Amino acid sequence: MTQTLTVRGACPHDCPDTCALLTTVEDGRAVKVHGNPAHPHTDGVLCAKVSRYTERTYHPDRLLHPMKRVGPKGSGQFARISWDEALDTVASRLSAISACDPQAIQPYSYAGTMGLVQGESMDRRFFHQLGASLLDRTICASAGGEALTQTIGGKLGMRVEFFAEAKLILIWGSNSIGSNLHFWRYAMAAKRAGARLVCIDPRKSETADKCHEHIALMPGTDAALALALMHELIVNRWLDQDYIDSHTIGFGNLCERALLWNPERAAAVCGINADQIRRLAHDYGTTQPAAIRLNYGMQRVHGGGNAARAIACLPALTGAWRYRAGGLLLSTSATVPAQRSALQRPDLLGPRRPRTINMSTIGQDLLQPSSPSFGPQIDALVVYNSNPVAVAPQSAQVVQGFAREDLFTVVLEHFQTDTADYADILLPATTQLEHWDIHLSYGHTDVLLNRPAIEPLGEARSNAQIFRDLGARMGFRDPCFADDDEALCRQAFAPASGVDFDALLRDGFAHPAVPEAPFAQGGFATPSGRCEFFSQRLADQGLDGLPDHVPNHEGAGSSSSYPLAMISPPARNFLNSSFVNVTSLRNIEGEPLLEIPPTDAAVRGVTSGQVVRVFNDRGSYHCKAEVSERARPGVVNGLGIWWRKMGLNGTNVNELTSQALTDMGRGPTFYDCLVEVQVENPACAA
Ligand SMILES: Nc1nc2c(c(=O)[nH]1)N[C@H]1C(S)=C(S)[C@@H](COP(=O)(O)OP(=O)(O)OC[C@H]3O[C@@H](n4cnc5c(=O)[nH]c(N)nc54)[C@H](O)[C@@H]3O)O[C@H]1N2
Ligand SMILES: Nc1nc2c(c(=O)[nH]1)N[C@H]1C(S)=C(S)[C@@H](COP(=O)(O)OP(=O)(O)OC[C@H]3O[C@@H](n4cnc5c(=O)[nH]c(N)nc54)[C@H](O)[C@@H]3O)O[C@H]1N2
Ligand code: SF4
Ligand SMILES: [Mo]
Repeated sequence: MTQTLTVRGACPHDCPDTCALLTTVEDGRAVKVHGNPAHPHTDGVLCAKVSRYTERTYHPDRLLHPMKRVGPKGSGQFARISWDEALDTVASRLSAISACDPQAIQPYSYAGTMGLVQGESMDRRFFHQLGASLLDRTICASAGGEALTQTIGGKLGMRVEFFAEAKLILIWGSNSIGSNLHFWRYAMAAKRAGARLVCIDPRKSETADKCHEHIALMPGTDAALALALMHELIVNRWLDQDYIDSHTIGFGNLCERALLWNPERAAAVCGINADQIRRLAHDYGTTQPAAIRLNYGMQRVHGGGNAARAIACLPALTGAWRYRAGGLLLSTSATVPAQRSALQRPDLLGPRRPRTINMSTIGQDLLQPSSPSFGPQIDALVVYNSNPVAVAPQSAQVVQGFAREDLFTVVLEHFQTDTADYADILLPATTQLEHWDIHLSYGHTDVLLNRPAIEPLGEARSNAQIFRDLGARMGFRDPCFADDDEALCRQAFAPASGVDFDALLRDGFAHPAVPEAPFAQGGFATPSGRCEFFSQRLADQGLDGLPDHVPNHEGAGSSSSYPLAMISPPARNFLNSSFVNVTSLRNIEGEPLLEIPPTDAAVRGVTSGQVVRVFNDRGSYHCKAEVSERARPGVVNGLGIWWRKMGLNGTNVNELTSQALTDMGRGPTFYDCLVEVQVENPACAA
């Protein structure tokens, strides 16, 4: 008789939705992953990617055994070894490097899993004990995160469920249908109840198709638009003066700045029509409750921090925060505090203060020799929960760094990714169906627990177990290195946080008490307790205390060789570079694609289906062209982060992106990138 079980879990992916999962297990094999209907936010619905989770988990290419490199670096040739040999090799190499200078060892991880245990617990303890270099985890959200911190005090904001009650929703820099499906469901409920939806995005995305209005501004011009909206709010007195007086700081200074930005000036910068700006300002200034779903798409440019700061000022000007369905949501990840120091144990560093390497410039940094200013050359790299060879900017340098013969690289992975190809030792990691974890969300305010549904496949071990095993090999004696994965889950939240572990064990999710309208009575988490239009902290750093438009590093029109701006937003059926190797999802995405607007295509003789070369001084990327109105004049859209080895010439869009950083938060500038496009070889046309 078949034994059937249903196991409660959480989606581990870097997605604001953090869905509650139910996995059906028959005789020890996971047969289906569903959305948990009891979790209100998930509401029984998953995206296409995770509803095929069993296809990913039981993929014939899953890494099932430790392996060592047997061919040249990057060739991807490996031979199976035992766990003992793998752990001994890694421990002895790291010990030898550490004996000279532990800072020559570099961890590299991001949000392959967002779990607090498999993403930021035993791994951090291990590197802290070692005294390895720290990693500045900037690759996604640091410019916008810093902007929120400076303006409203942290990653705090509206509760996502109340968007359903808003009367006006600005979807700003986000393709919600693709990347934030459960928010989109609330937006659709609001639309059905009569709300107006406006999408602000250079690309005519699937989300833009379904909004009442689409404002297709040039990439990197959002601050100019926000300042012109303020201009109109001020001159028309569409302001909540009482809210401004009681709960903000720097209104006078902000007015001076905003009055420099009439709609005509902003329209010229944004490449849109001044009347569109006036209309939007009128709607925003005269409709309550008005809600802004800001997402990270608009902060991946030089002025991304200033832009997020300018937008974050808007709801305090109109008093939209007074309503639970008004205000702004970029990220709510700081709403329920986890005990990160208990999990990560930075105290294990003792008095040591290792240097910090920025993950967004890993290409440059791997190529740096030892020097007094840089410190030691990076001699060892331990990569987990990330695929930097595919996702980090300026791949040519990243690849050159990973190809260094003298670099010792360890990769913990599910699959032989572009990065895994460069490993010296490749270790098989468990998936979410095989391990314990606990999750916060950056798009809602619940906490979720993930229980293992099945035994680890092959010889896979969880990240936490691998670092525990390595710690034991290296003789780490602190009792914290003995904590098992379930014990780590229990350490994630203090009893005072209101997270009830028994409820998590029973239901798989918990709703800690969270205010409905966080700033209805002010109470911002800034030093002044107010929304800081003017930031003294920024001024003290020698920066502009007020938000301003900061032009792109690579502004349109600034290069005659590379006249087109390229953005590279995520593909709906991939999650960053995850799922690219899952056949059914790859079949939906087709192949690497560049959307090019009809006018720009015509002057280059580009037609749909042709292979084009997209290039700049950093490199060349070959892909199929699609002549499409989804791309606005002057802008091309290179979709999705394909695995390089699945691309036409073994590259992806990051061949073209640069390692220049944002104005705040030291973030990457993926969407601040100029290119030219050329028909590659007419014989290849489809
Ligand atoms: N299906 C799917 N879901 C995902 C992801 C994925 O890869 N696939 N990635 C996940 C991750 S890691 C993240 S960080 C989140 C966040 O997701 P985001 O990074 O916000 O990604 P998108 O929702 O696609 O929104 C980006 C949108 O911003 C637009 N954009 C580009 N440049 C600009 C600009 O200068 N100004 C404005 N206003 N818009 C601009 C793009 O055209 C795109 O439509 O999504 C997560 N969800
Ligand atoms: N051009 C361009 N580049 C971009 C972006 C863009 O929009 N355009 N987006 C950027 C953004 S927002 C982000 S967040 C980054 C994302 O970059 P990454 O964080 O590197 O995300 P992924 O590409 O999904 O790679 C995650 C890897 O972790 C592995 N993994 C998952 N779970 C586990 C686990 O439990 N254990 C181990 N050991 N491995 C696991 C997966 O198999 C996968 O290969 O990319 C950035 N790069
Ligand atoms: S990727 Fe996002 S939408 Fe899909 S299941 Fe995970 S949390 Fe839900
Ligand atoms: Mo991200």
